[in-house]
Order: sequence, then structure tokens, then C-alpha cells
Amino acid sequence: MKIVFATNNKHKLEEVRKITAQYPIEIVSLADINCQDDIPETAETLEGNALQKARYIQDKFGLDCFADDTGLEVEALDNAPGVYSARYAGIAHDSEANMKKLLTEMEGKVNRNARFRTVIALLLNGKEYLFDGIVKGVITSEKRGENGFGYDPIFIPEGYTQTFAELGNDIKNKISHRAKAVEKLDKFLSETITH
Ligand code: ITT
Repeated sequence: MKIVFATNNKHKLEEVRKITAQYPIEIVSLADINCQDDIPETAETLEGNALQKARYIQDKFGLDCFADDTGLEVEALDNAPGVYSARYAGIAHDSEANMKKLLTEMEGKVNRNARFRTVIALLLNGKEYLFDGIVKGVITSEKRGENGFGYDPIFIPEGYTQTFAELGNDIKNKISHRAKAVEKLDKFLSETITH
């Protein structure tokens, strides 16, 4: 089974391809369908943005697809940056600036609890489905590690002492927010294929 992943983030594409490797599902990228569009994400929730991205591709290309919207929710900051994670420091997709702003906001904060939350919206045969995944953890006081992307250098998942960027992709892809959401998607698609 082939399905389009509506993302412009190559790190997400790589992670999802690795997580789905054991399933009979082939992930098709936006590049594969010749889509270079900057897909709008203007909703106020992760669910809304994930649906908006998936609907954009289905409306324009008529293909079954799914999209992922992810946010980092920090307890001491009233769950910010949340749905605004990509543009927390003002300019979209500047991870260095986003991490710098978050570390500044967290200076002196004792409660470092945070969680990554991923919502996947799947559009299949005219129906819409949502799957989510959460990983709890804490925010560090400085960046650590070179792997991963986005906020990975400042997030330590629960049960570990290293950041996602130090742990590397093999561990991240087993325990992450995205891994949990993609496992639900994989299971659903595998069952749909065999029935
Ligand atoms: P698409 O919308 O094209 O899928 P994006 O990079 O805009 O890609 P999101 O809106 O879902 O993706 O991401 C929001 C922000 O959260 C963005 O700054 C990412 O770098 C960051 N992010 C997403 N997933 C992450 C992860 O697994 N680890 C660390 N940061 C992540």
C-alpha cells in the first residue's frame, strides 16, 4: 500500500519511513508527487493543523494521505509553545532561535516538565481519522547532542538522562511521540489492508 506523507520536514519523513519499515506500507513524499507548496497551517490546535495539511494534499492531488502536527508543551509556560512550536521565536522553522527563546523563558524555573505531542490526521477513502502520541520529559538548561532536529537537544525523555539529540534516532524512534502516533497509524492501515 502506498500513501502520501504531507510534510516538508525531511527529518519527519526519515523517522516515519524507519518506524514503518516493518509494515507493508510505502510512504510517498511530497517530492515524489512533485509538490513544492508551502502548505498552510493556520489552525489553533495540533488536530486542526494536521487535518488542514492532509486536506490540502487530498484536495489538490486527490490522493489518500496523512499529515503530522507536533508541539512541545511546557508545564511552567502554560503549555507553550504548543501549536506555535515552529514559529516560537518569530521566524518559522528556526530551531536555534526557538530553543534559545525557550531556554531563556525557562531560566530560574524549577518545574522543567514538558511533553511532545504528535497528532496524525489520515484521509483514507473519503474518511478522516486522528491518531496521537505523547512522550513526557524535562527541559534541560542547555543544548546537548547533535542528532535529531527541532527541540531534540533540549528535551530529555522520561526514564533517560540524555536528550533526544544525544540518544540518537534508533532510541528516539522507539519511544517518541511520533513513534507512538505512527504505530497507531501503522496498525490501523495494516488491518485495513488485510480486511
Ligand atoms: P511539516 O508541517 O511540514 O510537517 P514542520 O517542521 O512545520 O513540518 P511541525 O509544525 O509539526 O512540523 O513542528 C512544529 C515544531 O516542532 C517545529 O519547530 C519542529 O522543529 C518541532 N518538532 C516537531 N517534531 C519534533 C521532534 O520529533 N523533535 C523535536 N522537535 C520537533
